[in-house]
Amino acid sequence: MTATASDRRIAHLDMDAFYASVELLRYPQLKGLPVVIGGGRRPQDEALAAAYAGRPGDIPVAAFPLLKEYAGRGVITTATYAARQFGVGSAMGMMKAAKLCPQAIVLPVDFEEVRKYSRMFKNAITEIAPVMQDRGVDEVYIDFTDVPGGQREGGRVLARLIQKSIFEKTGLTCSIGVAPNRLLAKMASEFNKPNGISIVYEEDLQSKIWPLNVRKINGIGPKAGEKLARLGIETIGQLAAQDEQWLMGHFGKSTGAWMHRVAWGRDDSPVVTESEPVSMSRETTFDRDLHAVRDRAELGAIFTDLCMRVAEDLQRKGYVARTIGIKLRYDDFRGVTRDQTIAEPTQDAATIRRVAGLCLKRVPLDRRLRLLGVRVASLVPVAPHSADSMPPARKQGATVGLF
Ligand code: TTP
Ligand code: MG
Ligand code: MG
Repeated sequence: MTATASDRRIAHLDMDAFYASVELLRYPQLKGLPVVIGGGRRPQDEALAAAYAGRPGDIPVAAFPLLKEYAGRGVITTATYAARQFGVGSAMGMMKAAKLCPQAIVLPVDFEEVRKYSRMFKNAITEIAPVMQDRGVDEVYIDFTDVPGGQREGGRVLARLIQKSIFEKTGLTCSIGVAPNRLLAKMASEFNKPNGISIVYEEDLQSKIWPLNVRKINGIGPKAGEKLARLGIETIGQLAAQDEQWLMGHFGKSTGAWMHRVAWGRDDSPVVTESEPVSMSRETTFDRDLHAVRDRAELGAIFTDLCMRVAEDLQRKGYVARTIGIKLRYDDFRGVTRDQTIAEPTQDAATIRRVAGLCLKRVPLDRRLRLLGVRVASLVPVAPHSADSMPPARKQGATVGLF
């Protein structure tokens, strides 16, 4: 962490038409053609593979099974982008798909091959950006914040580098969204599929996020989506316009509050990785901009809470930190960070709070604040506490006793 403004930049990376693209590596003669993956492995698949054993690339295109000949009742797992132009896609019944695109080639999924490529593309990422969280076979979150160059052009430079490395190592393409948090990054990764990059800043909320359907929010499923539609809410912007209390009334306290938060683009969940972290941070975007003097008590409580959560993260994951810092963003979206290195590395909430407090004294506090964050870096591993032995945050807060 440096004294210059360094924004949290989180990427979501998702492979393009993953299962189908893996098959196209084996059968490059099918590139550009409509191909769907679905159903189990059938006798004719086995026969074809056996006839061209060891040289799958030699199978003539005309020899592949077509959707119109498909008799089963299965559903499609995924489709190449060429097939999607006909309206064919994931979860569609084979029969319906056959009507839309009879000439599409049907292939079974090869899970072993899929898992192999999944490992390969993830390894390519962690060689470049170590803080990566697995989100399934074809997607991950990556924390760009502390990766050298991760801030350039909002993350576009690093995203391009990762795309290039994955392609060189696997022959596969992916799409990447980079945003201030996981919530927005997940949506952004779909904006320019396939083989695309999309950069979203906090100030793009209104133009890029609010027009989207509420179902684009990771966590709003078909049921919640339908209920919102019945209430007349289709877009994320319409959701953001609702009163939080009203949402709580309809969806319960925690879901309602969550809906309100995500509609406003707020999400401070960390990218959790199995590998060694570079830093840990917690940040909060306020419901309304706060003033350091007039809202001192509220700000102080939030600040202390962030420090406790960072301390908990350190304790749970088994690290002590030598560098402690803060980040804030003013109401005009300008950001600043300050940090300080201490002699004795710590995972203690009160120590973090004290040093972070000193950092806060070094920044101008004449403007209202929109966001406050606490970050620790220069981490040194120690034995982690077991999760069960962690005191609850509130209880621990009572012993911090600051403000
Ligand atoms: P997705 O990332 O949702 O889709 P995709 O990679 O095929 O296409 P896109 O370019 O739009 O990302 O899913 C990844 C893989 O998971 C997909 O290739 C097949 C599998 N899958 C299923 O098995 N069932 C499903 O319903 C979906 C959506 C995907
Ligand atoms: Mg995908
Ligand atoms: Mg996916």
